[in-house]
Amino acid sequence: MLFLFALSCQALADDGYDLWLKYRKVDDEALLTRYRKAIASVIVPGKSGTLRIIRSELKRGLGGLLGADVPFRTGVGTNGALILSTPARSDIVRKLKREGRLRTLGNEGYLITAGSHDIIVIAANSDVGLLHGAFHFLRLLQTQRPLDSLDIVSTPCVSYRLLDHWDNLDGSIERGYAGKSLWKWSELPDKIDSRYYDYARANASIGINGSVLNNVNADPTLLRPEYLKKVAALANVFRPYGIRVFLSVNFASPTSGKFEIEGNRTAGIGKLSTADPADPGVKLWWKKKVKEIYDLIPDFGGFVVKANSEGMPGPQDYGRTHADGANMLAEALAPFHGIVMWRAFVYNASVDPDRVKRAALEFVPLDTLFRPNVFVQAKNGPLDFQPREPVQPLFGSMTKTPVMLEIQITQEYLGHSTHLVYLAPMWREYFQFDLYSQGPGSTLGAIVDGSLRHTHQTGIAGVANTGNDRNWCGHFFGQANWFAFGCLAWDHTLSAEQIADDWIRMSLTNDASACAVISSMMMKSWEACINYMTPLGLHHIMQKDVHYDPGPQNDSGRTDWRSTYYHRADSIGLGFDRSTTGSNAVGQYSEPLRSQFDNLDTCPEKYLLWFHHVAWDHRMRSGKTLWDELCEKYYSGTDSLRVMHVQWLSLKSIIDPEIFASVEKRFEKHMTDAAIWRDTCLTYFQKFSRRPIPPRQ
Ligand code: BDP
Repeated sequence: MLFLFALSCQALADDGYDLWLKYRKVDDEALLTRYRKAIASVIVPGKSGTLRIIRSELKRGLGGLLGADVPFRTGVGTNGALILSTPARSDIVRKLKREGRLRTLGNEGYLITAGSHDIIVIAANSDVGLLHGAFHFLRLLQTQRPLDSLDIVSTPCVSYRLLDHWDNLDGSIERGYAGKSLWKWSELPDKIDSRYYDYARANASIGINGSVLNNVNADPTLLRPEYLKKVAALANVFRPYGIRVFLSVNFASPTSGKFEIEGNRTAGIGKLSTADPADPGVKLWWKKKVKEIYDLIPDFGGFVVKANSEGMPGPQDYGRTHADGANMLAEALAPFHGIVMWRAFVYNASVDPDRVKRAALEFVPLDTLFRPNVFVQAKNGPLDFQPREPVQPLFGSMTKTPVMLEIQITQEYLGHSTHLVYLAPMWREYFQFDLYSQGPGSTLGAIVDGSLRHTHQTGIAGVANTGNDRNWCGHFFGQANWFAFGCLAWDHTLSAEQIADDWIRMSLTNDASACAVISSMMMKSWEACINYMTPLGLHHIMQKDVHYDPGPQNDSGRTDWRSTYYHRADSIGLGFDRSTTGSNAVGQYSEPLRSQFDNLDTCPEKYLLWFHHVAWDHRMRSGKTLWDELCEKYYSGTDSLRVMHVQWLSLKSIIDPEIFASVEKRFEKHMTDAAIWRDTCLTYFQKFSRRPIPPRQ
């Protein structure tokens, strides 16, 4: 009896493994009847690995959502059929092609349209396009949208939509907070973990089309022949899902002997005495290595390189430039259509005393020098994935080189997998940030998606928050960030609310009032986090190394890792003077941004202490002094969190008990730690301001 009870509880409990692909039966009877009528049978003509995946996904999805198996037929359907096809396999889709309806779809897009005789057609130019269309169609049912007069055309806004895994070969993940790496290197290539398929499926469902398997602090061991076979095994799993593999490479790989990487001795691969990009032997070494990779993985995507940054080797070790290094690799990859994503995360202290200026100072002068298959990949902000930053000005200044945007899904500086922080509002703020580099409308979104430059060489990479925790992301709400990343890489104009609403309906509930409550929690979570960590443009005041707790007092070690270097608190005020009379970082932005940021009265207050050293008694727009406003911000952050918590508690009867309990447990620590952030920072800054914390109304 007890055993049966345990079993039924298990059946009820949701451990989060199925992400947003739960396919629970539609709970609105009237809608269910309409859906069943509209999808009386399914036709997916043809044979391919991808088509098999589509059939199995539709069987699973429709079976779950409609609560009954839907028959698959081979012939042209009659009433109530769903047809998925490319033009080669169906008259109906050939006709759509003749009418020009597939012209804009490219290789990955799709069309979902209501045909005659109550037929729904999902059409695409490729099987992968159909797979994306199938997931979109299932999403319509999962979110209980009407199927009448469907006419959806969807194509991705950028070509490369990549998850970057900072996974090490020993299974650890740099800045990973959801367990160990998904890749079981010791078992590969012979044993293929079923989770690899689920990973690929989840990514395909949100349009991600590439996976960089390893840490940017790259271990050359991965280029050894036995490891490349393991990489090839993963590539074989991912391929039918439309996902290609990429690798981070260590620039010094061709050199012989052992490498020391972050204290770990690992086997080197090359036997050369130099990795100088101008050396013919080095060029040849890379050409051979690249050929070896493509022999195993014909659709291999390319390399990510972190060079001359945080101790990683690079071309500057040999007196060469970043362009020299990137071009050497690009030349090796070009015959196979591979790309180089050369990271601009550099901050060499000899370049400029202000860290945030260094990447642009090093890279902008190289703008015309890169080969066509090189992307310069830059983080969204000029510093380092802080809770809020202005956009990296390099995006506006490098007009000749394709620039790839790197954002961080894993919450390195935003509370790891303990804090509930929905990141889509942050990413939307970045995409909408107008750099004015080519006049008004030069938004980061328009730069990254190529519309300003008329190029298709476009991409967005997200540092993954996945690991082998049962629920993939540690915090259940971390799944929303993975989901949102995929959605925005496909279409950065989607609103954060829209994405949250879809995710909630697919992952938690379709109950309208519960959806509204959860969405409201999510939508305020990022601003709350900024406020209790680094309001008004503060940045980089966390403790060293772990990057979780507050550390405004941190004043030791490398200058540009010290908190005091960034906040500059003194008896006069707070903040880093980057105005024209300070470090002149404002000078890296185009007008009118430059003047706007430069002037204390026009600088948006959310960036105030990023660009200015501001007196404690400075009058803010609210009429309060800076000190009082700072206190208000810190307290409003923790207040919002309390409201979010009460909202969560109100959902207890609606949310699956296991998910409810896991989120609730993290909430308790989240609230405690947010209060620690507030109190540590205010107590520390108060030593300088020598003013009381105003009483709260
Ligand atoms: C910093 C991380 C570090 C990464 C580095 C990078 O703390 O672990 O290696 O960025 O992006 O944010 O290269």
